[in-house]
Amino acid sequence: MNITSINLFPSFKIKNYSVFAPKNGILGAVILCITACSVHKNQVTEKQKPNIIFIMSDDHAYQAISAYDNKLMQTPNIDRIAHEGMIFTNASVTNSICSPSRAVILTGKHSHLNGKIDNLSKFDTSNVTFPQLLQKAGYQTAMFGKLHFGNNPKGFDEFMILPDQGDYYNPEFITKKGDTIITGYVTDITTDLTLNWLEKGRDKTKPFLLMYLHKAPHRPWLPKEKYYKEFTKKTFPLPETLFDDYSTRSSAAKSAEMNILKDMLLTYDNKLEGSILDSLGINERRLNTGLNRMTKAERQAWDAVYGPINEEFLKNYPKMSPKELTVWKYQRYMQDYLATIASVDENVGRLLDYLDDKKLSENTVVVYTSDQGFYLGEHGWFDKRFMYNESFRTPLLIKWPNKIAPGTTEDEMVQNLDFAQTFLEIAGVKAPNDMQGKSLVPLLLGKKEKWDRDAIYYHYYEYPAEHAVKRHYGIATKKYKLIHFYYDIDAWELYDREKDPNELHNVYDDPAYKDIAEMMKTKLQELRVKYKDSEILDNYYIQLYKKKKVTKTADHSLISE
Ligand code: SGN
Ligand code: CA
Repeated sequence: MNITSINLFPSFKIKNYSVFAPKNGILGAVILCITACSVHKNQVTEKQKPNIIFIMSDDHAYQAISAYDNKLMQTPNIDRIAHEGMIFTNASVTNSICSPSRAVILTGKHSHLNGKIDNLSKFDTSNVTFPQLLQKAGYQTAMFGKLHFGNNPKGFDEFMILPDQGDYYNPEFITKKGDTIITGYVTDITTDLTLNWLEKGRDKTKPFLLMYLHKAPHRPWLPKEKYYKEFTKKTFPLPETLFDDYSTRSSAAKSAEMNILKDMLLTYDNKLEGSILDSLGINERRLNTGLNRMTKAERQAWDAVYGPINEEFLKNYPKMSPKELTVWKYQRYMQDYLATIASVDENVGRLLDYLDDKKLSENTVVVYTSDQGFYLGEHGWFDKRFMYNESFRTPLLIKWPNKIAPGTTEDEMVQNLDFAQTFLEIAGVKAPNDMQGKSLVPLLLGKKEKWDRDAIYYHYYEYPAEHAVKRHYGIATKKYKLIHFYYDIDAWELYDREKDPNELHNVYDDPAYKDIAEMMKTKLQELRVKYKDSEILDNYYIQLYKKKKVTKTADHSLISE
């Protein structure tokens, strides 16, 4: 890629917010006037259609949002959305992996119909997406941050997106005017771009759709100095299932390569470095993709904190038991993962404050979610992909002043599949008939009687691939979950979600659950028909995948042709 560093916003200084802090009198007066006029204009448009801000982070587990669970960290700003609006305790994804989740969100269609079944293929831009429809209906549209589609988004007046997974430090951005490197930390920069567009980029006479999409807390979890200094001092409670031996489940759980002890890399993930690693027999890939983007000063600050932690570890490593090593890796994982979320939370606060200050909050729907959940040591794992709770569920918080009653908890089963129709209904735009979700508006307005969903469908495809999670599809009701693993395995699992919330006991072969297993199988087949999925499509995608010649490279990433 040909990178040029271009000046996108000549008057906008990312670091010191010159645009918000006019120093000289005349300039200040002009800016104040512009601001006052635009506030006035906003008040006019606010009466018309609501603005929509869709905040999504990447791999943010609900276990790491204090509105859900405060045992790991505090996220006061994200929690504000729940306090002022609604928290969903049973929100899930249809396919727990990044770009497929994004494709489902934009199209309102399951992966098997929008075609983006895995992270490896490009998104088919002939799909109709809800931002295109909102744009046609007069919305200003913008996207900042991580998309991960392999191509640029359609239906956006403005976008600045990260190439592929993006980087934490001094990241590149793809823009309409070319590619550029922006100095700083990705979470702060994504917010700066967002605030700058809100302040200076949009047409203030129109309602807007803003997609504000964080890279964090995606692997390899490189926090900002302020937060790694704080979080590397912390110790976190161990999850109940950290030492799960997968004994009652099919071989899919055991053969997955996302175990903290066996598959989390001491180097890349836990940030160990130096020649001493060779002498200790640690031959894992070295952390370079992230650290080599740091400035000299950033790198020195990093080494000053991580150096002593690593020295201490390397002294103890030779005598550590597997259990001790698991716990050490878990703690280091949590320190870095959660520290990247602290930056997200701080920046969500900046955005919410901006909306309040500019009197935009009242007519703006703010959604906070993640592209999927994540394992924070549960079942001994990191990563996602499985239909088990921690990666199947995703955080979902929505505020919409004067519409959603503040502090509401909603336990209905909703999915990322529902966003497109929800946003279209909020904007008063008719959704295309082939969208497959359900608008959440009745739930947001407290009209639960209008909600009749009793089961949801899930389908994961990316296998064989990194983390080795087998292909599977399944159905969940509030009480049970049935999963079918296929491809090079044919295994069924059934969980009693009420009696076994940790999903440790597969009761598929338990005679006491025979009728329930049959009932769930019938329902699963009905959902496959309803959503137009089938064995023919499963085989079609397997053949397509084989043609892609997916291979693992030496540096652990995947290449497809
Ligand atoms: C990268 C990560 C994986 C992760 C995938 C998908 N490996 O390949 O751990 O599962 O992304 O994540 S890394 O070595 O490159 O960090 S997703 O959120 O984009 O689906
Ligand atoms: Ca993700």
